[in-house]
Amino acid sequence: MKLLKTIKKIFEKNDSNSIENIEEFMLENNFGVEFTENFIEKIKKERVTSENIEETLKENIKTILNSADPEIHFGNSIPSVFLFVGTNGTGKTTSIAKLAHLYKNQGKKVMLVAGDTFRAAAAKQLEIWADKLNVPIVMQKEGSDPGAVVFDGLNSAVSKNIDVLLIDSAGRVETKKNLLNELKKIERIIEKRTGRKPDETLLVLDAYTGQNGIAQIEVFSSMVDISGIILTKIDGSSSGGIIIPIIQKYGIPVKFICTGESIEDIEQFNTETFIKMLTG
Ligand SMILES: Nc1nc2c(ncn2[C@@H]2O[C@H](COP(=O)(O)OP(=O)(O)O)[C@@H](O)[C@H]2O)c(=O)[nH]1
Ligand SMILES: [Mg+2]
Repeated sequence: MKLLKTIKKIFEKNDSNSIENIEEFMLENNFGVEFTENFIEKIKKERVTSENIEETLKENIKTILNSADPEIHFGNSIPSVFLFVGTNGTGKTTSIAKLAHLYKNQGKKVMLVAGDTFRAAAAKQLEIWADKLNVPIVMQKEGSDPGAVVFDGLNSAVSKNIDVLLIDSAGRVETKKNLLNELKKIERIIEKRTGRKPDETLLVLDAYTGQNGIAQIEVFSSMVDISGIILTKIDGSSSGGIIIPIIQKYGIPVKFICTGESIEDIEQFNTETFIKMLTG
């Protein structure tokens, strides 16, 4: 990503447009208005030099990142239930497969629930992953009630002593009202069966979408209590700058980042590692 190096380079040019160019670059890379304006003020007022600009920026970013707790919450009784929400195409199903792989390798018993019953292809895709990873999956036919699938999944998980139950959900934000009712019902069923809300409700966001990701936080927060974010596709050309306004504005921790399409491309969020990624 090399974002911080680029900012330093722009600063070193030291022409009449440098500060404006830094501002533009930071906004383009989704650092968010609040963070960008504060930093620009700092450059103008304090003795920021080409020697310390990168360090100053890093420190400012660290303060924001450290203000949210990225710890993953497992339940105090099994199964721990993780509900995945997010717009179609952001990487929900893939992230579930990645986490199933990760937790299975840690010796946990994992089960998947195909809660996106709207499209047959969605359940099929999850089923393919379940087969590949050799983990059980609970699914029903296309068009069935997602609440019923989740109910089945919970019962099956309890009877099989599953440690972690990963629940996929539909992402058709176009029919917001239906999705809202669906997610609320899923939450209710989980609470009834386990005595608690989902241990994690993870919103999956695609880093490529930039500011649209922020809009998705607004939409999904109005439906469910988001406990954390999985930021996908921060490989290739996309920058991870979007993490800053997510944490600064919404106080929602980023819990995992995904850096590619293969099963191992997921890691738990860590401030130091992330700063290194931004530095390049
Ligand atoms: N490059 C890249 N592609 C990803 C990542 N995560 C998911 N994808 C791809 O994004 C597409 C949509 O993913 P999918 O899991 O089906 O999204 P869903 O509709 O939210 O369930 C697929 O082609 C995935 O392989 C990632 O971290 N990096
Ligand atoms: Mg999916």
